[in-house]
Amino acid sequence: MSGPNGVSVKFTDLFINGHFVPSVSGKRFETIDPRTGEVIARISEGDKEDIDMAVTAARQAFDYGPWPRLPGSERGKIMMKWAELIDENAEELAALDAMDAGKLYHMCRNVEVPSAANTMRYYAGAADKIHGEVLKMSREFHAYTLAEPVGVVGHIIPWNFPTTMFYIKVAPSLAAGCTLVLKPAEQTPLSALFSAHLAKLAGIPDGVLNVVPGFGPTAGAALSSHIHVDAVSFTGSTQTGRKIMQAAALSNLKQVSLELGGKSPLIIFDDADVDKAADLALLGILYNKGEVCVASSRVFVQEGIYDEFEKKLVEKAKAWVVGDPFDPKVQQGPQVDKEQFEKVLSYIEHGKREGATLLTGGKTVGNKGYFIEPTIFSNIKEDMLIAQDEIFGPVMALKKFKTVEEAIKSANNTKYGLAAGIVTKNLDTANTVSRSIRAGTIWINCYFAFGDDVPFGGYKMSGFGKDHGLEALHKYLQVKSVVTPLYNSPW
Ligand code: TXE
Repeated sequence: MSGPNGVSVKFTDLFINGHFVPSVSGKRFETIDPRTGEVIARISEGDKEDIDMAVTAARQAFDYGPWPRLPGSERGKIMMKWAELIDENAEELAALDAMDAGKLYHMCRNVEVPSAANTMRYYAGAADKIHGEVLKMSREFHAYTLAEPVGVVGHIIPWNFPTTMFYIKVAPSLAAGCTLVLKPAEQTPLSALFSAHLAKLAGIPDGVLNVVPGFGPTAGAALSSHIHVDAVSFTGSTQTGRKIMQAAALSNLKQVSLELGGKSPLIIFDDADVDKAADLALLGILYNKGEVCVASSRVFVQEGIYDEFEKKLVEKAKAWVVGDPFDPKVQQGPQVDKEQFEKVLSYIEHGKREGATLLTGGKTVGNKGYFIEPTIFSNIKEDMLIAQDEIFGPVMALKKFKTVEEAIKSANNTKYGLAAGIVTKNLDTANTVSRSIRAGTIWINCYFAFGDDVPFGGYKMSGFGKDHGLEALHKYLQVKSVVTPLYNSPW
């Protein structure tokens, strides 16, 4: 099947127990190109029965198969091979995400896909460094701990970073020795299915990795409530996160980790370089068309530079290029689908009705597809919906502040706590603010700086549990304590 731009879609079926298979129901759903609203491909629609088959395969592979029993170095070797295959197939993976999600092709090709390969390498290298501790306990007893894989993991991922999300979830769980079932978002199943094909080529044994596209209330709910799934790792909305936790509680109390929404503040102080700060603020909200959980959707600027900053920001936003994400000159593609497009537009209307000042943007671009202008509101009141809700689009709420204390208070005035940015040359200010904001990541004089070894996850209603780093590896391990008498054992 050949999609727009000549990108071919090779895999449209579910990947269960090492094979591509149609769904039990035979149903298919359409995945749409957000540039045009046209159908790219028809994908097998997984439901409860398919999830059940995939979980059974993963359970068998965990309980009886080689994967959890292999020496870590052997798992690592296969994962390294997979990383090579990601690099070799970078153009195809990037094109699938650009077409399916409206992401910038060149960012996928040059940044996100190579980073996914490196994520795989990072955890491949960690696979043979998993160990417990020897504990002193007492004179009579000797104790040690084992770090064992948690079992069958269910991964439920969103559509904004299909390849990145796939690998930050899959790689640490595989390194730990787990087996898994992954449900990609219904908007973006293509790169996940292609990655399943790469897993097979790399030598991941059958049953260890299963990919079941489908919808949330059916396939997703079946996975999070499955009695034979030991842990579920989710990235998505706070609303769905609640449902997943509830499903876990009501089924088998499976372990849950949630990476949810955000309304991240970027605080710019008077001593900042105004031009650079305006670039950073714009990138913070417009990267990936604002469909980023850590988007700097609230920007607080100190009064001394506010007017100059606002002027520069608006000039730069007006020059921002919106269009076809395959065009290298374009900086922003379409929103992922009609639903998100309409959601963003309705927040823009809300902002106008609430009395915020629309400095620039607010309209759609072109007459097909889901393109929205970079949009900036000022004169924000903190209780406005556009200052509180995660819009997940190219919409910034801009506000002036006077003192450090006021900035901290405003930054923390949200139910979310995923990330925050600070721009200042003053070390005292940077230290004070970074310790006072309740969020899982603080960027000082930078934004979107992620690393494989840097744990990432939320505070407050942005969730709990980390992706990235060894913290993510430990999420897929459980600790067993082994105790034995040292002397005069009766046995
Ligand atoms: O998210 P959902 P949606 C936020 C963002 C966005 C909003 C809605 O604000 O506008 O969420 O997006 C699966 N049981 N984020 O509706 O529903 C679903 O199929 C199990 C922030 O797309 O959370 C998909 O695979 N699974 C976020 C995944 O959950 C269910 C990224 C995410 O979809 C389910 C995406 C259910 N009952 C959206 N219902 C971030 N943190 O980056 C849905 N799903």
